[in-house]
Amino acid sequence: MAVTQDISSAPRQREPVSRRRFLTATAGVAGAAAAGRAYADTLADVPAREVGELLSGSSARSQYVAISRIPEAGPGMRNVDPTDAINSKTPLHKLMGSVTPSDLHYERSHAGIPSLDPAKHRLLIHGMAKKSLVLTMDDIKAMPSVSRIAFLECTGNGWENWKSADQNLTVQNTHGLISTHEWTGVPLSFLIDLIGKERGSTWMLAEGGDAAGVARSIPLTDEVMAEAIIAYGQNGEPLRPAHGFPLRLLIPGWEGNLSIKWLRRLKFGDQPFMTRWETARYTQLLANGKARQFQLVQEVNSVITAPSGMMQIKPGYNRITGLAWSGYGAISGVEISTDGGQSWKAAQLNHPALPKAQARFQMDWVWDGKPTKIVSRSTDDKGNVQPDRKAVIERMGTNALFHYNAQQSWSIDEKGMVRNVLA
Ligand SMILES: Nc1nc2c(c(=O)[nH]1)N[C@H]1C(S)=C(S)[C@@H](COP(=O)(O)O)O[C@H]1N2
Ligand SMILES: [Mo]
Repeated sequence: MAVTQDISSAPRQREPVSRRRFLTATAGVAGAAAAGRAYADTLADVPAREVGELLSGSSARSQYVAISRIPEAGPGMRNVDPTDAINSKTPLHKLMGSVTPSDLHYERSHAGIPSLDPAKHRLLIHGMAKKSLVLTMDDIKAMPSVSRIAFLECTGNGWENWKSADQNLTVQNTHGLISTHEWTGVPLSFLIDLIGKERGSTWMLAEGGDAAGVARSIPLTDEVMAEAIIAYGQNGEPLRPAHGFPLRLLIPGWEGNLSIKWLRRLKFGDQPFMTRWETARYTQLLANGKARQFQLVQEVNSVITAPSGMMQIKPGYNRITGLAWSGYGAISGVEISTDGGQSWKAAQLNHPALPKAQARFQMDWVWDGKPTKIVSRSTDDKGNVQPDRKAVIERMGTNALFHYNAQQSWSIDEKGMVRNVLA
């Protein structure tokens, strides 16, 4: 039983995992074995070795592991006919570490998943530039590539809790529209140099090849110029069809909808193109009745994934763990409150906490069996602190739908049932 003193490799973040506390708090096998008490001298009770399955072309999950996404039709619309689903959420409470397996990556598709033949796919690049180009996938794959780990988050993540909290929601329901992957592709800046973009061009239109024709205008900030990727790889393999095969845009840290899937066109201009996706769709109705456009960065956020909604815990030792992320940079710290926000303690952050990627945090906790609420609050390296719900509502009102990054509270009743609550 290996209980490490400090799971992180970076010594600067030493919020120790207390070995003594773990051992004294856990009654049972781990405690007894580690304390040297004779518990079992043999493996007699363990099933005997058996002849294994044949080797195969790809490996599946264990039959003992039940883990899947859940398709939903929108805020408050669960358990619907699959034909009505608009997104499919990641099971955050069943994931480990900070990277999402590709098949569990959340999905948000406005008009289904087109089946695109890479041999026929083309990327047109044109507009305010010295020349236009039509590239094949072979052209693109022959270019210098980069790989980086980054989260992708639907700007609707959290929308379940804007107005009220359904106490039967799991963290998959409330926060399952985010995933983290290693992405591989060509830097946008490389393509921009190829076509000789005019200096006066400050915006780029990106258009998808799906039936919905999702298209968005992206301001060519220094950050976008340095970080945007025209991606064809995800977690070491070609993108899967649901996530944009054969080509998608990736703008790390910004609204997921800007990361256009099935990418077929980039157009350069000197102003936003005002597609319906930035007039009718991705706007925020503010309290004063005006709508805000182009709220692009995914704000600093975090959520406790265990214990979380619909789990049941027992009094005594419990490990709190969760994920934190910020579209502005790297997570620099996460605090946890186990008394509904009255007092806070620094959680341990697993390193490295990469910029614009999810970071795993954890903390020891001994639950005294009394009803309480647990909450997490993250801070990024740009100094942004995750707001509480009151601050979010004060700033945005309750008409908005996107960018809900309020601290998530889970209430725990005397039976140990964990429930989704507003604060
Ligand atoms: N062409 C196209 N691009 C798209 C979409 C789409 O429906 N069509 N959905 C967008 C939205 S709203 C999000 S959140 C992300 C989701 O990417 P994923 O399904 O790979 O998670 O892709 C974006 N890019
Ligand atoms: Mo989205």
